[in-house]
Amino acid sequence: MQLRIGASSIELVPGDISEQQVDAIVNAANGRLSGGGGVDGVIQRKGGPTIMQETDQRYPGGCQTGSAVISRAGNLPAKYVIHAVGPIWSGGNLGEDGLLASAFRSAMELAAEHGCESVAFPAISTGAYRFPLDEAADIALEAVAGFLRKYDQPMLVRFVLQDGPALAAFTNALEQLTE
Ligand code: AR6
Repeated sequence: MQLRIGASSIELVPGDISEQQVDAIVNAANGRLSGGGGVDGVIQRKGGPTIMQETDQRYPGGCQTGSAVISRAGNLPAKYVIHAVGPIWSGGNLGEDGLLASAFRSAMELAAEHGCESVAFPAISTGAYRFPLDEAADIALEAVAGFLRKYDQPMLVRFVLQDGPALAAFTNALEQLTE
């Protein structure tokens, strides 16, 4: 499924974020940039050790929740990995919504600053960080669409959803965005 916004588009695909042939893929990282499971585990394993070597060197203090940093992508097909830190879901009263939107916007800013024409996102915070999927999908798509309406880049924003429930939640949210 695809939505055009000006000259740009948002698309939803099933698959594995690490295999995307785009300028930048986004990692669902933690604040210490220390690696882990899920998306982060796959990216670090397939991309090789140079990714974490670079983030250790350039960002020794890690990355705040709601923000993002960028590195090269080691052995992955992408040029860059943008490490975005989403919030841990704690019931919704600790500013989780705003922090999730901010993580997406920060990643979009870095992609645009680095001249990326295409960027692929996972459903940040919806795995180990337990953010409710439907709410996360609305926030992610609103944040990305808002950025594209303003800046019209990157040209392509792809959401790569690993399973059926994630794809369904994002499809529903994208349909609402077009109404
Ligand atoms: N491609 C696309 N989506 C995936 C993939 C993949 N290869 N693998 C998992 N997902 P998570 P978080 C989906 O846990 O919730 C790590 O340990 C998954 O089904 O990767 O932001 C970090 O180091 C889920 O919908 O990220 C942090 O400590 C979504 O991607 C912590 O987990 C995000 O799940 C971050 O937790």
